[in-house]
Amino acid sequence: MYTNEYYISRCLQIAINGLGTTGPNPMVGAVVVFENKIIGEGYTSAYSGPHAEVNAINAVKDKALLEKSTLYVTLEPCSHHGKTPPCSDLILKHKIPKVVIGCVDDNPQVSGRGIARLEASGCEVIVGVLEKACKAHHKRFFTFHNNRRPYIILKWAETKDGFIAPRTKNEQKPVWITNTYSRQLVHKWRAEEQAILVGTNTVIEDNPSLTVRDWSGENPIRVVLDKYLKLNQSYSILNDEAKTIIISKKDIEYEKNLAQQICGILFLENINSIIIEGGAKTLQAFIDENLWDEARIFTGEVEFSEGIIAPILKGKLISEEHIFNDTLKIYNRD
Ligand code: AOF
Ligand code: ZN
Repeated sequence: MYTNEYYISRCLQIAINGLGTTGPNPMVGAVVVFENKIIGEGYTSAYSGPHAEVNAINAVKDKALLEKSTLYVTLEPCSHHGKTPPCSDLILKHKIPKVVIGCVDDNPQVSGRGIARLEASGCEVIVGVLEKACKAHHKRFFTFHNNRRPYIILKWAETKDGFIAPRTKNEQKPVWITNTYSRQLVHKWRAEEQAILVGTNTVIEDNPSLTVRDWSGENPIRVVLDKYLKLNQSYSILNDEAKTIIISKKDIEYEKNLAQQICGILFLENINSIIIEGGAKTLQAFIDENLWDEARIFTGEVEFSEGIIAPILKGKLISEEHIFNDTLKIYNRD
């Protein structure tokens, strides 16, 4: 006999397949179980596509079994008509008698209504199985709805002696601190988040395109802080490979609560997660205003002796790994 926890674990395991494609939707996982056997499973399709429950139910070959099955799902089934019809209605239509849920959906359009709808029709509902793990899995979605801002990942690379960039640069080519493997990993990360943000100086110095060239996947929305609207079409960031949002002094007051005001704009753009890639001043603004969730910091082998000092951050070290000669440390905000 398998436990509820066992099947919710399986839901979490398949849910991760939606990473990078579902945003701003959460990446949910669902499995249908009949007599201790998984007879269907599914995860949230790319944004505006079917939800996890729909895919799991569709995967069940013998639909007659649904009347005697349990549906397991990481997040409360929805109750509203969004891009897709309500999952709770589909569950009731197929007369699934029992639903086991990881955590409640904090989207104000749902927040308990999916559960209430199921219960009102006589479906047995169990809520809160592996709740902590499910909430952690849906961190982007929960941060967005509860804090009214995206889940914020800070990323930078610093030299062995603590510099994020050289003081001055003569050539129009980037100075690499990390190796190609680390850089490839960053492209993977970009494909996992909905947006990426940098300051104007980073654009002017490095002329990055901020796309996922080295990894398959969607390019994130590019957000640039361009206070004085200095950028023009000659910069790669304004090419048509991805959407770009420019934030200038017409949009926000640059002098105070910069990060907070940016978060306000990102919330209105429905951006549930963002990776902030520099420069030092931009990163420090988010750190100083305590508006970050995770920091991914590379330390390379090179030394600059002088240059722009890397941001200072206090957080809880979650992991440390070596990518050949680079070190990658991941921190969470305490
Ligand atoms: C579910 N299962 O797999 C997901 C859910 O516009 P829609 O119709 O796609 O609805 C989006 C909302 O539905 C989203 O904000 C969240 O509350 C919920 N996501 N719900 O039952 C799923 N991804
Ligand atoms: Zn749904």
